[in-house]
Amino acid sequence: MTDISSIVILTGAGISAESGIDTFRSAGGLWEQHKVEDVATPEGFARDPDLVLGFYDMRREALAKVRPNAAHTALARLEREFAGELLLVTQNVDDLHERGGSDQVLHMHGELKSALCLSCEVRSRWDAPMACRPPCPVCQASSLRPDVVWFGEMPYQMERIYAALQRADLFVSIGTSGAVYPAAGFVQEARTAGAQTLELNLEPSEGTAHFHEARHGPAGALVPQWVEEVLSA
Ligand code: BV8
Repeated sequence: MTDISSIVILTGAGISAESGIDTFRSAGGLWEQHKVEDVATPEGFARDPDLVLGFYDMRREALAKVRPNAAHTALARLEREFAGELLLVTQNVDDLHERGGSDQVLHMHGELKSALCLSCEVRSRWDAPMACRPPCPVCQASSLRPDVVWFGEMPYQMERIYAALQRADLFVSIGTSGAVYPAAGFVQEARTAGAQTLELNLEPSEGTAHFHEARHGPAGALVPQWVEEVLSA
């Protein structure tokens, strides 16, 4: 492996699958149980806030029942031991990267454990249900929404992500179908800027052709092995 001094990692629902969190597009996954436009769009929230708040309450409550897996803890080891620059970007709204030991996690699609107040626009750490319309911790208005990025909304920290992709020597995509943009376009951004690109996924993603290398299997096996390779290079 040539000298790697800057790595960008993108993770998706597949890295949390072995922890027992449903992915979106697998059989019986989240989007089969619910229509995207009903639960993951601003229009769906405006149409039926109780349905949407209940959908996210269910997913937030489920976090207490799951644990990080070997892929999460391997990325935390990489953060501790890799001497170069590392940016971990996740599409996931769960907190398993943090509970697996990663300190620096960029949640480009927001977090289940964050609440956004539609009145004062302040974000607060949040771990309770929202369907009962609790007061905002800051302004007391009963106008909290999940602090997650719905379809049609702008993902967070895009400037920072694109700047890191331009500098990266290596871009690694873990556990994502490559179905959702702009995240699905990161591999092309990185490759065009000169990075090596690696896909670690259970099966070929929609963007697999854009990667220099692809390894297919469960993240719980592939990620610790890859981290060991990088740290012993
Ligand atoms: C936006 C948060 C405007 C909420 C989510 C072209 C350009 C730009 C935008 C678009 C475009 N074309 C269309 C769009 C619009 C849209 C889009 O991409 N639509 C798709 C359906 C075509 N994008 C948007 O609306 C985005 N916003 O475009 O704003 C803009 C953009 C840029 C600049 C200016 C303006 C916002 C999208 C975010 C939506 N929010 N989630 C929530 O969680 O409820 S999306 C949700 O699905 C996830 O966050 C994730 O991002 C996405 C994809 O899910 P994955 O993580 O990949 O999961 P999936 O189930 O699909 O796949 C799992 C993979 O894991 C599989 O491949 C499987 O094989 C693998 N796997 C399974 N088990 C394992 C495993 N791998 C390893 N080990 C295992 N054990």
